[in-house]
Amino acid sequence: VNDQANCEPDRAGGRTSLLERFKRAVASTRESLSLQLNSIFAARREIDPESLDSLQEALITADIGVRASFEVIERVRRRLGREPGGADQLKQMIKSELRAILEMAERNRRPEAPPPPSAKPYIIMVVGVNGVGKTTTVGKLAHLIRGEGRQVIICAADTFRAAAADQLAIWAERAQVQLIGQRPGADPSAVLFDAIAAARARNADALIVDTAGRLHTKSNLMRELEKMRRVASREVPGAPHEVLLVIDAVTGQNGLEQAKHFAQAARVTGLVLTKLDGTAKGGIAIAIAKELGIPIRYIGTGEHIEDLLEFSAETYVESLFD
Ligand SMILES: Nc1nc2c(ncn2[C@@H]2O[C@H](COP(=O)(O)OP(=O)(O)O)[C@@H](O)[C@H]2O)c(=O)[nH]1
Ligand SMILES: [Mg+2]
Repeated sequence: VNDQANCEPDRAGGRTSLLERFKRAVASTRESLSLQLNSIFAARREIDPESLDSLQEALITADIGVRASFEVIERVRRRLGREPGGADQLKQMIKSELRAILEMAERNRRPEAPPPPSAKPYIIMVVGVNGVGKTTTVGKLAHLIRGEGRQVIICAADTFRAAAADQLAIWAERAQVQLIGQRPGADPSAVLFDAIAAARARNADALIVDTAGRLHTKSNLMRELEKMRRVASREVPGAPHEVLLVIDAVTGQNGLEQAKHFAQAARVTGLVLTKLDGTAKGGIAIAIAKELGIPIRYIGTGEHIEDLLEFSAETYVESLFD
């Protein structure tokens, strides 16, 4: 995705930069962090061990996570011993340590070799528990990829809930892409098989698959996802090329625990962090990177079709502290 695609027209007729869009998404997190940082530094001129402890608390309040916050503060403590400085240096150090955590997860990303022509369509499965924003993300992602000039088809493989396909049909219309579905209760793998055939017939570049978040039992759900994987890989070499796990930022540390189980069972290659706009605990991306070690690929920043941004560690960290 190029930078242009990540910008949106603003009211003045210009384009809002990616940083501005990230900043808007984490506005309440940034405000709360900066209030806390200001009060820590207003109280003292020099950075002492006590101010570092308060700082760690501030990071935990933003949902950066206990482990990640501890690690960041310990590294900063050591660095300050070697290169003492004021509040500004400290802020820079924190930023670089936070980036380092995100970049560590980024290293687990699959190399993005251009798929051979035989690997068409590029298949993206979107998974996660109920209500996290899977269907919404499928619609936004279809719009994003289509905006790059590629042809997209979406697949309604959440056949468990009758309303799921209707909801996806609305998104297909908004994104102006074709939807392949079947009657409620159909075998999701059969729907996927149909969708792959349709994508082939139309020479589509990408196929995005919406899946169920809940079945009668969790082992049923995992077995079903596994079956879909098999169908995809049998039909298209290397597929599914991406399995995106959607995590709701508002659920914070609880959602993270859930995601851990999911990530292991569903062989997830990347994460989508939704509803960042709805929380003052927007530091959760750091906790997720630390705990799961899986790269964050996109963030959801609202309910509109444009509200999906490709994740950038640098821009994200900048937007938290700017
Ligand atoms: N504010 C906000 N709401 C979102 C975002 N993504 C999804 N939602 C909302 O979350 C709710 C559940 O979304 P849905 O896509 O149906 O979740 P699913 O059950 O995982 O498919 C809907 O009301 C969406 O509008 C986001 O990034 N920001
Ligand atoms: Mg859904």
